[in-house]
This record gives sequence, C-alpha cells and structure tokens, in this order.
Amino acid sequence: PKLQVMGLCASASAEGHDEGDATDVANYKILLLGSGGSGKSTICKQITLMYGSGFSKSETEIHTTVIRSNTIGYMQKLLEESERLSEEEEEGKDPSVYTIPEDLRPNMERVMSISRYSDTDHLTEEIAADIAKLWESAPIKAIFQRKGVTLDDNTAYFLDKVNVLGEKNYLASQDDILRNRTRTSGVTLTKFSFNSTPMTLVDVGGQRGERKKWARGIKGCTSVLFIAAISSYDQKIEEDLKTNRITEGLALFEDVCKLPQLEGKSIIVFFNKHDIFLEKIKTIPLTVCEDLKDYTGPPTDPDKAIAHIQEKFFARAGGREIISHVTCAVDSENVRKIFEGVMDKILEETLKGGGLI
Ligand SMILES: Nc1nc2c(ncn2[C@@H]2O[C@H](COP(=O)(O)OP(=O)(O)O)[C@@H](O)[C@H]2O)c(=O)[nH]1
Ligand SMILES: [Mg+2]
Repeated sequence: PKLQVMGLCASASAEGHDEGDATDVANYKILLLGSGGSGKSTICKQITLMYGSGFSKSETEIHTTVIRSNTIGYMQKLLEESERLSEEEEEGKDPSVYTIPEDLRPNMERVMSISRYSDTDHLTEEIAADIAKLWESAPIKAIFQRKGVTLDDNTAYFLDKVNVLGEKNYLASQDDILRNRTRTSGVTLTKFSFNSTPMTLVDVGGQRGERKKWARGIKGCTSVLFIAAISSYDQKIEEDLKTNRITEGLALFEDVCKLPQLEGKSIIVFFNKHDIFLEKIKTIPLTVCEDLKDYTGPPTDPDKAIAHIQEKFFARAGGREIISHVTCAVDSENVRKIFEGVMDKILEETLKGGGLI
C-alpha cells in the first residue's frame, strides 16, 4: 500500500493535562513504554524529524549546551575511574595501566576543576583540546574498554568529536541531537499525521519513579510501542545499580502485557540498539545476564543471540501476538522504514476491527 505521509508535528510537555481519552477516536494514540535509556525519546525525536519540521532553533540550542557539558562529564567520569583504579589492586593487573602520566596531569587537572553543576558553558577550545588529548591516551582508552564502567552509550561518539564540540560556533547537528541523552520526566506528546490520520506518540518516561504516570497514558491509547535495548544485557539499571537491564525489561514487559486496559490493543516491540549489540556480542557473551544464562548457541553469533532474547520476551507476553522489529533508533532510515511498516499494519488492523471508523 502506498503511504502518503503528511502533516505537522509538535512536541509538547503535557504535565498536568489529561490529553485525550477513550472517546477521542480521531486521535490515534501510541503509548511508548520500556525501561529508562531504552530509546523512547530517541524514537520521538525521529518522528519529529520525519513528519515535522525538524528540531527548532531553541531546541537545538538547548541540545548544544547539554552536549557540551555532558562531554566534559564523560571525561571527568573516566578520569575519576582512573584515580580509583590506580589505587586499587585488580585481578593481578598492574594498576599503572590506568594511571594518567605526568605530562598529561595539567590537562587532567583543568578538566577536573570544572564544576558539573554550573550553568556556564565550560567547553572552551582549550578544554576541548585537553579532553581530546586525554581521550587519545592509553590509560583512558584502557579504562573505556574495561568492563564494568557505566558510561552513556554514546560516550565515544561525542568524545571522538570533542574538538568540533569545542568550536565557538558549534551547533548540534541532527545526529548529535539523536545521540544526546536528555533525561525527561513528565509526559511528552509528539503529534504528527500519518496517512492523513492524526496521531500522538505519548512518552511517559520509563524509569521506576515515573511509572505511576503510566495510568494516564494508558487511558485511551490505541497501541503500545514497547522498546527494549538488546545491547543492555551486561548493564545494570540506573535506579538501583543492581538489577540487570534485560531482567528489568522482561519484568516490565510482562506487566505491560498483563494490563487489562491493553486487552485487544496491539503491542509492538522494538528490539533496539542493534548497532551497539553487534559490537558488544563480539566480546561479551549473552550469558552474563542471569535471564539469558540458558543460551547455548554460538557465543558471538548476533542473529542467534538476538533470537534468544526475543524468545524470552515473547514467553512473557501471556499468549498475546506481538509485532516486533530489531531497530537502531539513531538511524533515521532504519526507523522510517520500520515505523511506516508498523503503522501501516496496525492502521489496517484497526480499520478491519472497526476501531477507527
Ligand atoms: N547507538 C545507539 N544509541 C541509541 C539507540 N537508541 C537510543 N540510543 C541512545 O541511548 C540513549 C538513551 O536513549 P533515550 O531515547 O533517551 O532513552 P529513553 O530513556 O527510553 O527515552 C541516548 O543517548 C540515545 O541517543 C540505538 O539504537 N543506537
Ligand atoms: Mg526519555
């Protein structure tokens, strides 16, 4: 079927508003669910780019500032790890591999002296040069590659281009904005028009503290788009730094599938962060995750490993039929293709079921 995509898009925070309810059939509401960091906001950004006018000037400026200060934070975190590991005896490893050499100490001190909590934009060209130099150094590389450090997924993406970020007139590009982690709380609505049907993506935030807000989003939603980060099998959640992210995602998915309010509504799952997964599976086996311990396939075979993760999710669906795709949310072409296919399919089903007319 040909897809005629048109319309305008607005992204707004609707904290405190009850936007639409079950009687609002003209508005097709897709509820985004999934644990924190799985890629919900990134999907919203992609939809804004695809069906809207792109990121506004003020939005771009905010991202520019956030990216600059996050990037300083990434290096500070690596340097803190260096301090910690230099003092620790670890698995018979010589701690000096993590120690910043004398000649890089002034660079390190300048970067560490920046306050993480100030509003000023500290990423000057000089600081960017300091960070670039440290980023190239062997100890920082060793710490970055060491298992067990919790860093944002796109740390290397931003550190690789820190000199560009430090330029006086740097403005965040579309890709930079897609890669930038912005922690949002409250409900974010992304309105767009697909095939002449007005639609709203509802992002209620996924972290544990946000989940009480779900009830409001579930009311009147037409389908659920659940996002699970397949690459997160070796990571802990930010809320307690203990629970494995896949374990958390599975439990969450099971709860979502059981919600009586969602009976008869389609659930779509995006198995996201495929790009990171492909890199990770080369060195870290799936079995580091307690819930994936029973994987017996070839350790580094990405497709078999993904199929195993998918099976685990489907087993929690309570017999429901699930539409699913493997995605890379920062890749616009990938998201466009998959999203259009999915929308096409669920619109068709809704029409068949008489839900929209
Ligand atoms: N490389 C890569 N990064 C991703 C992907 N999906 C999301 N991210 C990044 O992961 C971080 C968290 O994503 P976000 O959409 O904020 O997660 P949310 O908490 O579910 O809203 C952001 O920095 C995103 O750019 C992906 O498929 N590949
Ligand atoms: Mg988010």
